[in-house]
Amino acid sequence: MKVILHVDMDCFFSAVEVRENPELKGLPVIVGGRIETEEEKAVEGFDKRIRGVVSTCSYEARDYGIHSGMPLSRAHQLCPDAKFLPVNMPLYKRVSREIMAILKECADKIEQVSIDEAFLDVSTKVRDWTDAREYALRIKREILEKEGLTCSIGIAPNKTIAKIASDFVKPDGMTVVEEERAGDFLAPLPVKKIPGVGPKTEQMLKKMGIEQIGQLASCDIQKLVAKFGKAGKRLHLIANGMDESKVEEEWERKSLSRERTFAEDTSDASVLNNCVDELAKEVFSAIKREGFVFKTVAIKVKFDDFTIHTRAKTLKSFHYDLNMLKKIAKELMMEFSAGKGKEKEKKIRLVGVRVSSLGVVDEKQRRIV
Ligand code: TTP
Ligand code: MG
Repeated sequence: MKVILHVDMDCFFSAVEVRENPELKGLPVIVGGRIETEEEKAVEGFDKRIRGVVSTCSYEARDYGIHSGMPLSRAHQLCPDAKFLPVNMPLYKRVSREIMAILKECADKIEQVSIDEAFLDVSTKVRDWTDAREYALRIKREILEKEGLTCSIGIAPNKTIAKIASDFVKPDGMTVVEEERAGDFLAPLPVKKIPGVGPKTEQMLKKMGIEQIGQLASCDIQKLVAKFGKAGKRLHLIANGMDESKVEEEWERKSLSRERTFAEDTSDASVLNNCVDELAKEVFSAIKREGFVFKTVAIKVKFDDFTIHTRAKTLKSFHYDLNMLKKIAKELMMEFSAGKGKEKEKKIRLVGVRVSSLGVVDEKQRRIV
């Protein structure tokens, strides 16, 4: 039996702030904006995307209609008395690392998908769904005891259903979707609950008369393929409760990466090149901050049919050079943007740049350790 958990922390940044300042408990707390460092200023466009919007807010603030991505000025209009706090990323990263370490101990395999969420394959740890529920409860209890934070967990036979389930009851929720009941669970949900279905796809489906996952499940697959290509097949499978993707510790631990999903899928070489350039800059800025040097550069490409390809190059020695990083990343990207063979017809949905085989520069001795 396959049992996958999706663990997602509740209003993560804001919950950490409340934990650090208990007098904020029960209040509308809004985390957003950030204190600009010299290093960030140097990376063009980096802070501008982040500054000035709500990163997240407490559930009390959500009652006022405030949400992630909203301009801080609008949040202020909606709730002038809320507590506004700047983003303290190093703190959240530290807490995230501690949480991931707890989760790692609980799973056969773990795949961290963002700062506050992870998939866990716990198939060998539990006997049945009742057992799985108990197991997830223990995880929730451990995170609460050790970190003073709540999370929501989805328990299901595959990753997609687990992810949808973790969002079903929030905050401090837990939702079990047994394999036999997956269809009943998914059917009444709006299609936008499927990861990857954004406003555009939602609109297109609506025009086809499809608003709920159940309608998607019973729709003729050929119609979906005609409209969305391979992504249509994926949608149909997911709506029918099927998802074969594995929980994978894809990016090795000693690595640093940045990735971006395009607002619109693209095969435009100059757009792809610019994106790789920008991601390389961000990666470099991060390794600089942490004092790393690199030997391996890799890129990751997700196509519009959700297939993922990676290409990597390992150098003979450690490097610490932005231009070198950009050059290699772009060379690796060329293979996709030049569009060879089958890949030529596909558009690209996401690009990632990663450095690995990292060394640490010992500041005092100026050597690599
Ligand atoms: P989420 O898990 O999407 O949101 P959340 O944990 O704040 O709230 P929920 O209880 O609904 O899970 O994102 C995790 C963190 O990522 C969030 O605390 C702040 C950050 N974030 C942003 O900075 N900008 C964004 O637009 C979003 C969605 C999240
Ligand atoms: Mg969360």
